[in-house]
Amino acid sequence: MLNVDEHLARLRRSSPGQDEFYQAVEEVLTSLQPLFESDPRYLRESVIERLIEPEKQLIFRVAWQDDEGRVRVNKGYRVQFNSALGPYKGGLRFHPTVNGGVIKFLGFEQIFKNALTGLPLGGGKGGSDFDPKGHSRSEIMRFCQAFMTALYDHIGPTTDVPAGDIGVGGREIGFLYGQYRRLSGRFDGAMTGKSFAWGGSLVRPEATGYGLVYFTEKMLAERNDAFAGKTCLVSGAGNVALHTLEKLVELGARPITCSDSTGALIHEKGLDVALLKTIKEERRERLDRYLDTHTDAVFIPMADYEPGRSPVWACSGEVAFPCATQNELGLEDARALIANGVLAVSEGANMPCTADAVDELLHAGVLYGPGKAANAGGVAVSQLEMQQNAAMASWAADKVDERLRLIMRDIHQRACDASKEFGEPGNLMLGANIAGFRRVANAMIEQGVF
Ligand code: NDP
Ligand code: 2IT
Repeated sequence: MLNVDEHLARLRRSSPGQDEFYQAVEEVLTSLQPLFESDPRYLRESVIERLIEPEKQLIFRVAWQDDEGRVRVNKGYRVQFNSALGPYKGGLRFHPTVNGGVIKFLGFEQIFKNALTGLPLGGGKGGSDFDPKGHSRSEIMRFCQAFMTALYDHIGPTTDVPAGDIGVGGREIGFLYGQYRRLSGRFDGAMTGKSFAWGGSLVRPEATGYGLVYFTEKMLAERNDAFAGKTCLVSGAGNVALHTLEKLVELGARPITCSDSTGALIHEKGLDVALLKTIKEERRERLDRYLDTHTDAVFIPMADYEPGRSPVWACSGEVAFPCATQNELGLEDARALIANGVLAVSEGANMPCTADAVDELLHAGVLYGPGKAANAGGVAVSQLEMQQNAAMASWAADKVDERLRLIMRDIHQRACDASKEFGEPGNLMLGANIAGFRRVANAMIEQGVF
């Protein structure tokens, strides 16, 4: 038997104050119980003890000068969690809520997500408590250069390949990669999410959102259902949310909500996604500017609701996509969604549903797409970018999109098969955790004690 409580107690002692990390570990370990009962090798080989301790963690000072010449200091992180299946791979997050526990939860999830893709990818994550919001372009550039000055010697196309996450988009990747190139003297695939003009892959910007919708299409198909005509609820208004909205509209669904750190937007007629992309991507403005064009939409400022109780989840919709951040959908939100007849909840963000919310959804028979499966399209196309870089090639958009579709289909299939094998058909959380774990754990055992 796997004693989950014992592992968590030990983790709390050795790595104090990392609540999000404990939450991610507890979810995975609880799902693995049936696998451990059927195969005692994993216990004998102490795979869990090895998996929950990162192979290497870098924590570094990032000192940079603001436009007034004042020296500012932030904390930088790169957690190189597991490399049994390939080079460490995972994004960088720049957000004021970043701390050691957040980066470790993200890195831990990334191990299983990357394993589920079937591609040669290890797991890692990094970032900083730096907030790009409110800073000039030149301040952001100086911050990125200082961050990469500390990191460049630890990354490379076959060792560790960072990409974007919250607060790190194409602009930041450009500044980071420029500094990597300057300091290392190499032009190689040490980062993904690069601009297409200098080594990026077509469809990487869209990949997480599109992949999320492809995955959810497979979930609905299991119940002989499809997106056409479905009312959808989306949270967030960043990279993942905007491309989820775009693909939903393309498939004939009607997404009616999104949100950002200033509040929630509801447009019952169906969101104008092109306008949203202009406001959020091009102009980097607040979401309420949408009302300048669409006076029949409603904007609810963040100040008008309790933290973690987004009005998005109180709306009536058939499929819900949390695409902003961790723990943004709690138990009460899950109850509200169920009361309003939700059919499926599929995670674009990493760990957006709290553990009790997930339990509630599963008990109510709602289809649940866990983030480590549903949002794996981003990292999967990152790996296609690595392949293109290694071959000095660039593929057409159709080819990348087709590969993405197949990868999402296969991830769904792996999670479904494992859920059936362990007696809970349709429980994709169980299936994804077992299928991801098994691939990485077997590789660790085969490669000997490390
Ligand atoms: P972005 O920075 O592009 O967008 C994040 C969005 O969420 C923004 O609209 C932001 O608001 C909002 N947001 C962030 N934090 C909060 C908060 N604490 N409260 C309310 N709103 C918040 O990031 P991404 O879209 O890339 O990432 C979103 C989620 O998807 C994250 O969980 C990330 O880990 C996950 N993910 C991302 C992948 C990728 O390829 N980018 C791949 C897989 C998962 P505002 O606009 O005001 O800043
Ligand atoms: O959470 C994620 O999977 C990402 N932020 C993307 C990681 C990547 O390396 O493309």
